[in-house]
Formats: sequence, structure tokens, C-alpha cells
Amino acid sequence: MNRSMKLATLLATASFGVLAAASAWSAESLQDVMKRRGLNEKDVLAAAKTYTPTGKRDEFLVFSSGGQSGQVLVYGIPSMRILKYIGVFTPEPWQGYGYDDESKRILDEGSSIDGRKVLFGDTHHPALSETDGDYDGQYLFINDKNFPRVAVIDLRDFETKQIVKNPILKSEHGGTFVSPNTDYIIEAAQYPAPLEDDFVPLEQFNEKYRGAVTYWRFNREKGRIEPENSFSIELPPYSQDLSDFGKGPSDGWSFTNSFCSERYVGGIERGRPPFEAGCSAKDTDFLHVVNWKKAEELFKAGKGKKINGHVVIDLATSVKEGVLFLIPEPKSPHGVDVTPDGKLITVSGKLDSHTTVYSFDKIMAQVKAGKFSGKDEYGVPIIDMASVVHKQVELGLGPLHTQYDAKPCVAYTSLYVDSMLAKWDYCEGKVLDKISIHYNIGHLMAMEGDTVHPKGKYVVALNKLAIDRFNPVGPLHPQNHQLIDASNDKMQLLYDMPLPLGEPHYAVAISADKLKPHIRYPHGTDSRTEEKHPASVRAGSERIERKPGKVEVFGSVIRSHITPEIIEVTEGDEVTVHLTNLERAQDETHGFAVSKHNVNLSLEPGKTASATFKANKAGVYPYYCTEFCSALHLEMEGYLLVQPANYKAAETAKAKEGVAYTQKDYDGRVKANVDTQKVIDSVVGYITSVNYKDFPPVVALVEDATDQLNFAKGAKEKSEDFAKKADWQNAMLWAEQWFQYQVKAADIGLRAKTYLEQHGAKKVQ
Ligand code: CUK
Ligand code: CUA
Repeated sequence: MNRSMKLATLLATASFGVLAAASAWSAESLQDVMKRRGLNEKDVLAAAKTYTPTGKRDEFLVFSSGGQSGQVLVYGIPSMRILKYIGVFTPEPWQGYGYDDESKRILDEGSSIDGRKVLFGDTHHPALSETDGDYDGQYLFINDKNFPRVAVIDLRDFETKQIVKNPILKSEHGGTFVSPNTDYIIEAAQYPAPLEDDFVPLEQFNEKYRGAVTYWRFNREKGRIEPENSFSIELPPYSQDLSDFGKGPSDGWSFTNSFCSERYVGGIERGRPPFEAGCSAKDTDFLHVVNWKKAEELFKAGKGKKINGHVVIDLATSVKEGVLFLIPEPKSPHGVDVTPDGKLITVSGKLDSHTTVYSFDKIMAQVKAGKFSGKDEYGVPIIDMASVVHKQVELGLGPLHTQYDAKPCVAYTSLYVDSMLAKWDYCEGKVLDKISIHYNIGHLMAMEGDTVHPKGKYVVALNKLAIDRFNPVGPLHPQNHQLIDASNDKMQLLYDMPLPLGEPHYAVAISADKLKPHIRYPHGTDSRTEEKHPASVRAGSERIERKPGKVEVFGSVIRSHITPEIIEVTEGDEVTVHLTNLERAQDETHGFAVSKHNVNLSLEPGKTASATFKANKAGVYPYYCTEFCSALHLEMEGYLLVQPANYKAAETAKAKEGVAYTQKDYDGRVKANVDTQKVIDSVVGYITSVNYKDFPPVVALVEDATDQLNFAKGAKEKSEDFAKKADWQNAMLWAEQWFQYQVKAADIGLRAKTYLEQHGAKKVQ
């Protein structure tokens, strides 16, 4: 069978495959399958609620913390299918994150501290950007508890664009949460420490150790945090915890919990009881209530002082200017969550069976009247708890976090100790339903459940333990995210999803239709700056530039070759390879790896990325594309030749080729190409005979196929020129390249044809 015949056979089987699959489907009934797999009706109902047929998409996308991995996970609801890991605080090889020069600039800077590299990230709370309190699908933020820092991810390409290190905190937890228009991103301290970097003995804990909340200014047009326009407020040395911004009537205020307001400093080895005893002795801790709009005014008026180059408003100023108030909250509190209407604030105490709902109106009444029950040791006014409580509701043991439902007054709260999730009415203060989860739920996530317009429908329990839920894989168990149907009065457990990454504390879910990511980058984009890459090239302008000790390659990749294919350098040279992916086709990513040099790029269509390395050892190093991008992917290869310093080319004569071609070879190749063209023409004929322009994915495929056919034309002309000169070697090789472009065009054409057939394309006249 010659090659064009193979293509014709492919064309025929492409439509036949659909029929074959349909007949296999009817062999077993639903009852048969239920019996075979031991499923009951409830299981099948749960399956029907989550199963997402092949080719169908999810209604919501989840951004989950990847815990110690320092990454963010993206998965769909209701299918629970994982779609992506986003490299944030740690290198991610597949995406080239932390390998290409462009992302290294972000990650190296963002993970360097005092001359050390921090190679993990204890990520906790992702936050989506908001407009008027609703998710807008533009940006994602996430914090690192261990090395206090915050990252910005652009949801046009799901890539990390910026990491800002907190200049005054030594650990943090209450971040990231955004103000209703994403003007600020909050990051609150966890374990108190001196705000300066000096050593201070623990004996001076009360005097010199401090907490703080940082308000990072976000510039939405630039898509970046502006450290110079950001500030912090100093807080007493209580262990600050989760935070939330007010909204609606409470806009302009923020709320931060604390535990260990006992200011206990532990010391088992000194014969003292451990932290856990000393930090939970009191019945209440403090909710910090912050007038951040006022704090912003003070910052702008220059009322702060600089610590490590960052402006901090000290406690005395906050007290004097009415920025900071405290309210007692029971007991070892954890989550603080403002209701969608911004009127109420829910706080759960881990060691209290109640969840407390505070009224923002009542808090403001006390503040305006100047009615305080006292002051703490740092002079911060304390508001009497009873005077501002709206309701206290007994939900169960170990309440932690609260999210809101689409129905007014309905909330969901996680119960860590009980391993349950409670659905309750925070207006009336009564429990509506409870469901067991497996096991020890930490955070929970309702769809857009921390916005002003929650979407209801589903809740996900982010469990701390999985114990026996999955096949055992050793003592370190997977994490367990459990999907719960929340669309009816009674909640129903639908699905257990194991996550093989660090502890994902929190996740946020957004309606999928709010996300509009790029299909491809504009030609030659540096994805990290989101600007035209100065080293990008167009087809034909690839080149190698040499300076003493330096070699710079301006290359390209496109199915199925890397330009250049030979890079010659001298031992000791510093080599930079910039590669631009010239593809316009969806999903045609190429990779680039060089033997033994830790060079690894991911080049999505339109992207330009660079790798700089030292060619420190003479030798022969193949390089190649790491993504199976086409039938001739394995041939997408080249050689880095590192010559010894004193090397002189001994053999200047033309290298002998493996095979010598004749006119007969050339004529045979051309005849096959002409036949192939007929097959392509028939596919093109089909596509243009139907309403393909009504199908945007097909329009993109047609554009791509047109590119390939134009390349084929170029190669054809070259082969004919050489044939005229009777240079059969070059004529034959260019005719072969002409055929390679035809194969790519045919492959794309087939994809388009199959799509049209499956999507009911109609004949046009
Ligand atoms: S946290 Cu609450 S259960 Cu938000 Cu870090 Cu883990
Ligand atoms: Cu490009 Cu494989």
C-alpha cells in the first residue's frame, strides 16, 4: 500500500469508528452493570449526578491549594476531573515553570530568602479576583504560610506572574482574601515574631513580638501587586488567623481572628506545659475588627513608619485614629466568614460547639457610641461580646469554616471533630441538615460560596484525613475531597476524589463560563511579562549570534522540526536558546530538552521561551521535542555540538549522506505527493461543501491546514528548483518535506471532517 492509499483508508475508518462504538454499547443493560459492580440505586443516582459524558464539560471550575507542593490544582465540578496543576512556589517541569529564563525570573526571586532557596510552599488559601463582590474570572491569588508571600496568577493562561514576599512577617495564615473590587489582598500573620528581622529573646514576647495584617495593593490594569502602594497595620502578639473583607454595608472593614491571645510561649524542655495547653486556657480569644479604609488614609497621609522598607501603621496610631477594635470570640476560633449581604460575620471556635454570628450594625453602634468594655494591654478597645452577637447556634463539635448558599440565610459549616457538615439558617439560628464526611473536614467550599451571589448546587468537603476511603498506597494517604449535592433540602454525598498532593486547605469554585482563557498566545509572547518577547522570530528569520564566550540562538519550533537543527558552540560558552512556537493550531505544544543540561521548555502555540546554560563540557548532546506533537515527533530533533576549546575542523569536505537519491526516487516521490494532494482535495471538498464556518473550532483547523499547505507549496517549489538543476539529492529531500507538510494538512483536515460529521454539519449550496 503506498502512502496516499493509507490516507484514503484512514478517511474511510474515521467515519466507520462511530458506528462500531454504538453497537458495543447496547451489549449490557444498566441492571447487568449494577449487578456486576455491586451498585445500588443510590450509587447510580450519584453517578448520574457526577458522570460527565465524553466530550462534555463541567459547570464549575475549582482552584484548590496544592498544600506543601506549592502549586494550585484545577478541577471540574461535578466530574471531579483534574484539569491542571499550576506551578506557583515550586518548579513544575511539564510547564517549564522554573526552567525557562522567563519563569525563573519570577520563581528564583520569589523563593530566595537570606541567601537560601525555599523549595516548597505551604499554600493555604486561593482567592479569585472580584468585581462588586462577585468573581470576575480574571486573577487568582494564593498565600504561603511558611515563607510569607503571595502569588498572582493570570487566568488568561493560568500562569503565575508575580510572587511578592512579605517584608515584615515570619509566618502567616490569614491570606489571601480580596476586597470586593480587588483593590487589596489581605495577608495576616500567624505566629507572632519581631516585625524587624532581629533576634529578640522570648522573654520579651509581650513587648517586642507582634502580629500584623498586610494590605497588598493590586493594580488590575497591570495585573500586578504594587508593594510600594501596600501597607500593614501592627497588631498585638496574638496568633492572628483567618481573615475576611467586609462587603456591602461592611465594605471598608476587615476581620481577622486570633487564637492564643493568652500569649503563651511554651517551653516543654523548660518543664512548662506545651503550647496547646497554654494557648487554649482562656474561654475567649479576639476578633480583630479593622477599618482598613481609614488605615489606607493614614498610609497615604504618611502616618506609618517604615520597617524593612515597608510602611507599618503602629498600634498607638491605630488606637488613636479608630482603626482597630477587638471583640471576644469563643474559643480557639478558626474561620471568620462575612455573609453575602455583608451584614453578619460568622465565627467558629474549634473548642466550642457553637458558631457565633456577629452583627456588623451592632458592632458599628458600639464603635460610634464609644462604648467599650475595656482595653487590652496594648490599649486596643474591646467591644462587649454580648452587645454585638446576632445569634449563637449549636452546630456540633469542632466547627471551623462557613460558606454560603444561593438561598438566603442558608450556610454550610464544617465540623472537624464530628466529621460532619452542617447546613443551617444563620438568620433564625437553626440547624437544617447534617451529613457525615470521611474524615475530619477542614475547609469546605460551596459554589462561589464566599461572594455576594453564591450559586449553591454543590459543596465540597476538604477533608484532613482519608483513612480507609481508597486503595492503600502506603502510610502517606491521599487527601480526600468529597463532593456533596446541595441542591435539595437533604444533602447527598456523591463522590470521593483522592488528591495526591500536599494538604489542600482551601479551594474556590467559579462558574466555568466566567473564564475566558487564551487558546493560543499572540505570536512571540513572553508569557510571564505578557508582552512581545524581544527574541521572538518569524519563520525564516531564525539565526545564531556569537560574541566571545556567548552564543545566542533565535530559533523556532513547528511540526515537526526545530530550527536550528545544529548548534555548534565552544566548551565554556554561555548559551541562550530562545524558541518561538510558530503554531497557530490549538493544543500544538512543543517541548525542548537538551541532553544532560537541565534544559526543559514548554512552548505552547505562540509562546517564546528561553533557556540559558553553560556548555561546560565538550561533547555531543542531542536535543529534541518532549511533546508527542505529530507523527514525526521523534524526528523533531537536533544536535548541540560542544567543541573542545582548541578544536579545528579537520574534515571540511561535505559530509556524506546516509543514502544517495536518484531521479527515479524523486519522480516516485512526486507522483505519491500528487496522489496525496487528491486525497487532501477531497477532504477540502467535503469541508467546503458544508457549513463549516459555523463551527469556530473547525475554522481554526482550516486556518492551520492552510498554513501547512502553504509550507507544502514552499517545499514543492524548492524541490522543483533542485530538480531543474538535476540535484536529485536535494530535490528528493525537499519533495519528502513537501510530503511531510501534506501529511500534517491531511491530519488536520481529517480532524475537521470528523468534527463536522459528529456535530451535524449541513450541506451548503
Ligand atoms: S486552614 Cu482551616 S482547616 Cu484555612 Cu489553613 Cu486548614
Ligand atoms: Cu514537537 Cu514533538
